[in-house]
Amino acid sequence: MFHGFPIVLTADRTLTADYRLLFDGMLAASQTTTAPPALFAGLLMPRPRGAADRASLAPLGLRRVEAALLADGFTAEEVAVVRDDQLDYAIGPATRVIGISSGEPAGLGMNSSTMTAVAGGRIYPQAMFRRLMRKVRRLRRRTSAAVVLGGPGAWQLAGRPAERKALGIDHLLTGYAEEKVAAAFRRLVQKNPTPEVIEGGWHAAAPIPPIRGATTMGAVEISRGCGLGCSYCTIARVPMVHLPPETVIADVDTNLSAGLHNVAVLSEDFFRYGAEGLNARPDALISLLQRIRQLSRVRLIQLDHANVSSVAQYDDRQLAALHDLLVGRDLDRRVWVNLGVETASGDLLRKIGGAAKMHGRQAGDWGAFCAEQVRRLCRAGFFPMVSLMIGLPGEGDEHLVETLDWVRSLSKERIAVFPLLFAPVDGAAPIDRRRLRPLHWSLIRTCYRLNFRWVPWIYADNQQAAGVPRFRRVALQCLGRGQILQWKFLLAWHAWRART
Ligand code: B12
Ligand code: SF4
Repeated sequence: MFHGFPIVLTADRTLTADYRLLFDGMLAASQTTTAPPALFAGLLMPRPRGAADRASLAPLGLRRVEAALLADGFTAEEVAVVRDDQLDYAIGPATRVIGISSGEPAGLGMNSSTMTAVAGGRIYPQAMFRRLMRKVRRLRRRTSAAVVLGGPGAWQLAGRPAERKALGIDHLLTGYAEEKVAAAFRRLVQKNPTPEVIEGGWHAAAPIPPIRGATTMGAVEISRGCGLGCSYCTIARVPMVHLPPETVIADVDTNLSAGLHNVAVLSEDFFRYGAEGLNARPDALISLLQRIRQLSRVRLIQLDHANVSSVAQYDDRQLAALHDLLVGRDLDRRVWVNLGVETASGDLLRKIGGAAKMHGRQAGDWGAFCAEQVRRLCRAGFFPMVSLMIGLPGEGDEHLVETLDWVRSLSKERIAVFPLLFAPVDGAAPIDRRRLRPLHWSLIRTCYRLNFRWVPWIYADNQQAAGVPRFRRVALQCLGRGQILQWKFLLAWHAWRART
């Protein structure tokens, strides 16, 4: 009889689904429980096929933890990465450590609080995480295993021991894990005393171990950290390190061997790959993408975040070359990229601690500079998804008007703009929805007019480029249309409430 794996690594369904695209993951993680998971989970978070006892796909973070444990001497028989629906089998009397990854255990992320402010309910990542923890609490009665929470959202519970206890979490490892996870897990396996909260880390000079199994959405890191120091960001002080092309290619290869075709190259600033300090090196990025593109079976290469000031260091020809490498044969396809503009007011950005983003530009030029980079990206075949923050400390009507005018000036471009409710990184609550003024709602509605028009379009474009079957594309477009109607109504209602 099987007695369980000694070390079980898992995550909730928002992180382990069979997403074809990064967009799918973002869509699922942005839902609130007002879209009942019982109805929507199957469509938004399909279960992957594959072996019954181990996850065929897992979040990149968990794969790195697995790789770090294996590199330290644990064996593949001892360490199992599993989905929530495989836990009944995986956890048994032999289990010593249950490691769980979450990016949103307390629902404090800016996107989450914005979604719940508009749509109500609880954000899926938090709701699914709680559901997972209920299951873990039930199953751990079979064993004396320690439960360890890690992942990019672990910090949210660092100052909340009572909440941790209620959730059944014994230990927390915050931040990157490579440096400390193996030693901590070994102590727990041997039942030696281990601190409740462990501050993680990794030596920037130490190599990051290549993954040993496939990742959800074909995610691979190309750079880690950022280090620009924005006061409102969780990785502001983690210096940016670029992974060597060999590690990136090895990780992409692992995913391709598992049957994936689409790749997501992750970085906080795509255009800074290979940079020395803040000076971009277009040759390094282009050469990396050429190497990935040469691998057979690669279809769409997706990216996520980029810094406006790094975009500015590429000329138009280089931007177009990158676009072509990302899309491959389908040259008409657009590639979305998330650009953190935050506010069109350089003065306000400086005041809230985001001056580093401006790379020494005059605060008064920030809005015009960002608009120019957005237009250049559009011309090169990208689809900028701009993020803004509202409810910032020190924000006045004049700042909101400046940003509103900025969005309006871009209304002819194919872009999306996402205003997020500012949330401080010390875990304090974000601005309350009831404190949003009519001008805030006016800005939100102006942005969403663009989003309602272009987001379904870029999603369909991405899905076609990624080879998503037609029935799935149609089903998701129908769902999207329904949510647009719901959001139009909700936004109008909130705006009316703020005026009265
Ligand atoms: C790809 C991505 C996604 C994907 C997949 C997420 C994932 N965790 O794999 C999708 C689209 C689903 C997603 C969703 C969300 N995301 Co996201 N996402 C990213 C992104 C761009 C890359 C994640 C990644 O793979 N990093 C590389 C890996 C190696 O790092 P890592 O995941 O942090 O893992 C390391 C450590 O955390 C730790 N670790 C991880 N798991 C475990 C488990 C154990 C037991 C231990 C001990 C350690 C450990 O070890 C790993 C190696 O060092 C990051 C930004 C970034 N550059 O990291 C944002 C980021 C993680 N996302 C963020 C947010 C806010 C969200 C959402 C809340 C947004 C939303 N509501 O829509 C959801 C939350 C989903 C969830 N259930 O957790 C924030 C998290 C910050 C926070 N919460 O405070 C980040 C940091 C972006 C940012 N700068 O704000 N995201
Ligand atoms: S540029 Fe972006 S990722 Fe870097 S510190 Fe600022 S907000 Fe964080």
